[in-house]
Amino acid sequence: MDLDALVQEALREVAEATDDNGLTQVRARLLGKSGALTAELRGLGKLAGDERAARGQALNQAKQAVEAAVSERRDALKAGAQAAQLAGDRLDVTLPARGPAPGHLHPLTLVEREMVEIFSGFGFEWVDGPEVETEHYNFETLNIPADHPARDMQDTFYLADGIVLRTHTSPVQIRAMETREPPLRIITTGRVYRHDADSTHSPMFHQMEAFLVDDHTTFADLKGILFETARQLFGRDVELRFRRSFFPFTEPSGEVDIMGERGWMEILGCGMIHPNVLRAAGHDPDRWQGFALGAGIDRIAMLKYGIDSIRALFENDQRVLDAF
Ligand code: 2NM
Repeated sequence: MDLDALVQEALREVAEATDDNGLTQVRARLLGKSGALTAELRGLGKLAGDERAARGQALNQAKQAVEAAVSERRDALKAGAQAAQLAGDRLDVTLPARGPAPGHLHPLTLVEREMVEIFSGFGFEWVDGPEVETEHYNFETLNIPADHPARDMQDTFYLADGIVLRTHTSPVQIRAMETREPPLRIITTGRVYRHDADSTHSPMFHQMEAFLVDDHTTFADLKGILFETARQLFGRDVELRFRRSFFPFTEPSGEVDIMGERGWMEILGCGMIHPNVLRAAGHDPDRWQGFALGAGIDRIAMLKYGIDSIRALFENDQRVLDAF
């Protein structure tokens, strides 16, 4: 057989191989168990001494040439594949790092803090008080008589005889009014509870209330504070409407509406503190007058952030909260 031609053919195939598989096939055809060179090497034993030495040397050189070519080509293919992968996987290390996803305050906390901030600008001090109240502080001191519908089991959660979950934050105001001497400027915020549940009512919601007691306090003082509060909350251009209303603890009473996407929306209630309330707190209504106002924090948060269901505020769905 023509050894040179066999080797030349094998080297050409090695050079043309594009992957490991191709190389293995070329090698097997020559050097495998039934390869052409393997067969020649096996046949050496049948040759006579001189001829065997010369043929053996030639066969070994051929074998080494093919092995070396295969190994070299294999290394080259491997290096090529690695280079291609590196080129494809190239990282731009100059890109800015992905920052941490910082947390943020709940919309109710944002509105609560904003309210407290606005009123601290008017000189009001924030106070806190119990959520479990006596009927005395929740109703009697606020001029809400025993036969008033607000006392009905339908509206109020009774925990025991004479003990309720507060239905408004006003009892906190009364506790502050009782223990301090005017002039007073107090704001409170917190959870309140009413037997009520639909898309705009939750059995637990949040209120803010503020009151001022001083001498020579008038309805004009109240209006100034109300309108300034609404403008700070919703912007200087907000359209406001003042409406007559009724509460047992204020006289006269009013409500403030703002023009929203769906027309006029009530944002707060207010009035001049009823003489009976001042008297029950130990202050002479002939000497001291005051105004008070209250607003639903949930309602304002819904208005400000365009939330349709009050439940979205309490479900703590991260996807919803992240929208604020
Ligand atoms: C409102 C509306 C009107 C109010 C009254 C008092 C208190 F305790 F000083 F008498 N605090 N808050 C009040 C008055 C609350 O909420 C709609």
